Amino acid sequence: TILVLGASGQIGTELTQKLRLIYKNNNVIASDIREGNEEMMSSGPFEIIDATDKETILKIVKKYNVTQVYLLAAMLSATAEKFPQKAWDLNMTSLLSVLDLAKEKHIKQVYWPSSIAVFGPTTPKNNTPQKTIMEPTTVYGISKISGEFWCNYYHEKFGVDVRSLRYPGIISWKTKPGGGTTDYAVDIYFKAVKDKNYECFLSENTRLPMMYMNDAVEATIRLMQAKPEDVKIRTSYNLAAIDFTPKEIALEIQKHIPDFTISYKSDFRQKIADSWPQSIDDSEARKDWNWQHQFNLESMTKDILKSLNKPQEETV
Ligand code: VAH
Repeated sequence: TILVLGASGQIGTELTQKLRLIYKNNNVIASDIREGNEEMMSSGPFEIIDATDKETILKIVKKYNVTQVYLLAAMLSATAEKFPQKAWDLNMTSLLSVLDLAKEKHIKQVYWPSSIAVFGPTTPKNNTPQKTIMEPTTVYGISKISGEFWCNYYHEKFGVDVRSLRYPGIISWKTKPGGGTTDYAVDIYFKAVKDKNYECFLSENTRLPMMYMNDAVEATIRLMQAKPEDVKIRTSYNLAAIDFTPKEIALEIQKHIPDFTISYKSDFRQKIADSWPQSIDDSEARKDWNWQHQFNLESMTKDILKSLNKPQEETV
């Protein structure tokens, strides 16, 4: 069975849903520090787990015979700048706990997300390569680059089958934004539908690598299903789909909501965004395990606005 830690979060929510579709509801145990949305709580097993608590994770691993752990619990970039120590503790203790469970052979496979946040202001900004200068200037980026080297270490030294992707900004509509810098591109859709206006905390030409949730979930599962010998990178794979600026996403929304207006008021998150690349080269992932994204800005916007305009059960 599969255990998802951080299942109530932005990625965890949709990853759990997809994993339950593929592996059947009762084979995917969702867990988080707080309960998730109605759909997740009613469709399969759920356990309250603090992802830094190795003993409780081990107890649940034994209770359900868990063989794979997806660790999606983390504190994201903007919140991590406000609570550096808490962010480091959560992001690192949770990873080392799960890596140790794999090293001790309690579980067979681990998924852990990294991020474009591992790149910093000295990294080449366009088509950022897999191997390049990585001098992160955010707490979140420091925790992610450290985590990547821990994953590689546990793989090399103890044969742990841990796999990882450097997610770009991930855009979805099923959960509210969770403290990320790229979350303006999540919030903008909610505000466009509700208020027909959005005040963006990044400047209009801030270009960032982005991806629709459907693509991110697909890539994650495809990587985990790949043959071990095809997973050549054990720090973390670059992963890419699209890149856009607040101005470009606003124009795309206006094709559907003509009277939507956007204003700009940069805050502390501008500095975080300016330290990240504008586009990513993910040719290694496409080569090693046949990765291919499906959604562009146009099809993503259509899909999100269609979904937000349908009568929905209460979203988290
Ligand atoms: C964040 N959504 O903004 C996350 C992600 C690349 C951005 O790591 O912190």
